[in-house]
Amino acid sequence: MSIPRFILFLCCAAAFPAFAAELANPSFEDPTDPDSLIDHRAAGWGSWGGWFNRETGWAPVRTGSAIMGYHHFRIGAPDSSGIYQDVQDIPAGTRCVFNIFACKDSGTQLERVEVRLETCGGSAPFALETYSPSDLKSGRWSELRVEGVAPLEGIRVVIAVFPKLKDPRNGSLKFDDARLITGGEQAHAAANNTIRERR
Ligand SMILES: [Ca+2]
Repeated sequence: MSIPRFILFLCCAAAFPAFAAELANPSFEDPTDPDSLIDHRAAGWGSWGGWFNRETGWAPVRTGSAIMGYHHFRIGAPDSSGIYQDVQDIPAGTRCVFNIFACKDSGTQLERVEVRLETCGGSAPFALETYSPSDLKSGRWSELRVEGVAPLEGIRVVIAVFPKLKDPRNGSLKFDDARLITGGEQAHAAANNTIRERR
């Protein structure tokens, strides 16, 4: 590493220190209620809408034995479903990278998937990436990713799925292995916050 690049690295390391903020239950292995046979929620994650459930009998699974499964074939109205998690101990100004892996059934033609960064408690996203079904592999895992700079202390990571607008709806999506990187060299390679549609 040349001296100017080394100095630049030190300056960046000082400006963007790494914080030990991690997601709870990132691989969805833990249920909210281990004693329940009907509770499909994942511990540490909030949700809205329907048919976005923790599943232990679906395949493929990327890590462990559980995933989050979006039952597109069960959706009866064009409303979104999603999961989210608040991470409190992230200072304002911290660069954040959130990613998760998704896998679709062959022929799943839903509207879109959004991965978002919001402020704690929920807000308009300060960073958003939109993925269409053609961005996702059938039967294999694709990485979905969003990055941005936290405007306030604490962030919310969000995965939102928007179904096909009209029947018939078919197929499903699987999600596994969420990850949040804050500060550090990987994260501060980011550009400014983006609200991006890939379509
Ligand atoms: Ca898992």
